[in-house]
Formats: sequence, structure tokens, C-alpha cells
Amino acid sequence: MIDEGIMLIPAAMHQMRSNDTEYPFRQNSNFYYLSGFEEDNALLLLQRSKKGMKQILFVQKKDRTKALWSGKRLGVDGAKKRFHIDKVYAIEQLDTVLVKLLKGVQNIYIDLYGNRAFFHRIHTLCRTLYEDRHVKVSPHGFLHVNLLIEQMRLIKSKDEIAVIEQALEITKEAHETAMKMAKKGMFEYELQALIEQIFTTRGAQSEAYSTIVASGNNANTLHYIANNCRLRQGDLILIDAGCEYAMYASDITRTFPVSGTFSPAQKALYNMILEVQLAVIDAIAPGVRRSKLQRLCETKLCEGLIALGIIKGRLKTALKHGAHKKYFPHGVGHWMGIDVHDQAPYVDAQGRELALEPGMVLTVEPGIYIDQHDTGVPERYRGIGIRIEDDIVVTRTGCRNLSQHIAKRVEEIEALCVGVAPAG
Ligand SMILES: [Mn+2]
Repeated sequence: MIDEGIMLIPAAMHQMRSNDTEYPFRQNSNFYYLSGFEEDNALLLLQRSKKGMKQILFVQKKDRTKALWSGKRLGVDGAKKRFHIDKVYAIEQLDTVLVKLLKGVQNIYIDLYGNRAFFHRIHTLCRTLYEDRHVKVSPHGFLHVNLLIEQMRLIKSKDEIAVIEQALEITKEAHETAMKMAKKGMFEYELQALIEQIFTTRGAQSEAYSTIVASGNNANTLHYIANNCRLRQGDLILIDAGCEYAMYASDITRTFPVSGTFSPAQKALYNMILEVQLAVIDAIAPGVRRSKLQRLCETKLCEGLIALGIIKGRLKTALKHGAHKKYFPHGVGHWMGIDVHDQAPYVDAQGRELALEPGMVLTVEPGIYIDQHDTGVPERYRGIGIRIEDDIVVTRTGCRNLSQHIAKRVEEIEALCVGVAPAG
């Protein structure tokens, strides 16, 4: 995809948390996507010239002292053996090697909005070349490499789908265990701990995003992560949690009753949202655009809210005035992959909305959130927040719900909540 020039993708660096402690390390997604290399302080360089393509990797050297403190590095020879790559250098040689490679190069492909310190370093090297009277051609321009990588990341290979499915196996166990174990008096963070324990013990590195365990009215805060309230009998619990497995995300939301049984009002609202979710999933196929799914989702939710007496008036007028947006303020879903909100565009280079293609993975997550103090709504619905979220892959003929085996129908959920395996 690149013209003659050089592409530079640095690995992530360790980030300080406080004083001398670090945040858990997470590799740069694009670097990982192209290299499969997990270590920090590394760089992938692709060089395209008249002679063809060359791949170069810069890695940290083996270091006995560092190995003692932070573990072994693959090192230059190790990286050469493990990766099918033309050349491996020690990262300390980066500036010296780059100055040579950049001579005569016009295009530099780089993450324009990424690590500033790294961008500054490359900028300085270019400046050195520019000031060198012996160098006739110095770099002409920086190109945003992410635009190219995003297009690739948007379409998942069979192997990538298989990894997401493995992530979802673990996430399924976490959600269904939470359904089984939840009971009144427990704290939300106890369910969070249970979920994250399952993630870790099943081999997932971590959660793909901060776990949300929101009981009762807390579910009406979309990014509620305090998770510090007690579960009350009669409330629903909304859990939005997914593990990251082998660098790939899963993103699942389920909502279930503390008592194990939905109240009639909870059940009516839940089933309405579930029907909408199933209808949106059903509409996913190659050629369909996300805005169509968004419209379908909003129309059906609005229709459902009118039928339940939550919104008054006619569908057409309600839609026109966006009456439903108060209760469904977010999008129908998002791309998912190495990142939970996968870094990929929703529009093409000309700004036109993309049509779905086989291999794209997106979430479908309708929800309805009714504040406990919303006196405009029948009392039985107040303080209820429900979201149902699955991860879908577009196929040649339609789509496949990668998380369809995670309990979702009212009967399945109620059976799990009282400790019975759901039938079928
Ligand atoms: Mn999501």
C-alpha cells in the first residue's frame, strides 16, 4: 500500500503511574498488528524502494542486569530467529541507521497523532539531513500511516476471528458466573472481582476496558465504573465486561435481576430491547451501512417505548423530535478488534460512509436508560437501565453473532440466576 519511502511504527513504551511504579504495559496495537512482537522500546521499519520491500526490526539488546529485574528480552539474535525479517538491529542503533536509510527518501509514513517524543526525534533526524550539504534529496513529507493500517485492521482474517471467539469463551464464563453468583447484599465490586478473576485464570491478559457492574439506577450512568454499591433485591444489574485475549478484545453487556426473576415491567422493557437487538443483528449484511443500523435501532426502540407508554404520541413525531434520544443517547455499536473500539474509520478517504464487508467485526448494543427521578415515565420503569450487547462478524451472506452462546433470553438468564443450566 505504501509508495517508495519508509514506514516507521514504534512499539509502546512503559508509562509511569506514580514515582517509580508503572502502569501495566500494553503494546501499541498497530505495532503488534504488523509485527506480533510484545516487547516495549522497539520499532518496525518498512522500506520500499526500486529494489523492493525490506523489513527491519529494532529491538532491545539482551541485558543480564535488566533480565534480573524485569525479565528476559528476545534480543537481536532471538528476534532474527523468531521473525521472518530482513534485518534486526539493537534499538540503540536507531538514529545512526535511520540517518543512513533516510538519505534520498521522500516519503515518511508515520503515526502523525501518536507518540510526540518519537515524532520529534524523527523530525530532528530529517532536519540533520536537510542541513547536510552532501545530501541531495531530503524527506519531502510525512504521511499518516494509520490511514493504511486502519483499512487492513477493519477486515479480520479467520485467525483473528478465532482469537476473538476464544476471548468470548472466557467472557461468556465470566458473565454467566456473575449471573449465578449475584445476590442481594453483595457489592458490585465483588462481581467485578469474580469476573476479572475468571479473565485472569483462563489466560486473558486483562480486561479489554474497565469493567462496569452497575446495579439499579447506577446503570443509567453509561460509564459507571465506581462499582461500589450493594445489590438490592428487585434491582437489575447491568454488566459490561469483556476480556482481552491474545491482544484481541471482546465487548459484552448483559442485564439480569438480583433476585433471579425479572419483574413484569423489567421483563417488558428487556424483551423490547432484545427484540430490537435481534432485528438490528438480522439487518447486518455486506453492503449495509452503519447509519442504516443506527436508524433501524432508533426507530424500533422509539416504537417500543411508545408501546410501553414511556414515550407519548405518534412514532413519526417522536422520531422527528428525537424523543427516544433521552433514553437511548448512544450509538448502535462500534468496530471491535485489537482495540475494543477498534481504530478504524467509519468513512472512506473521501468522507463517504463505509458499507459493511465480510470480515468486519462490530458490536450491536441497544439500551434504554430511565433515571429514577424521571417523573415523566410510569413509576414501574424508573431507575431501570438495560443494555444488551453482542459482537458480530459480517459474513459473505449476512453475519454471525460471535457471542450468541452467552445467555440472553429471559428464560436463559433466569435459569442461570437460580443455578439451573439453561435448556438448549
Ligand atoms: Mn461496546
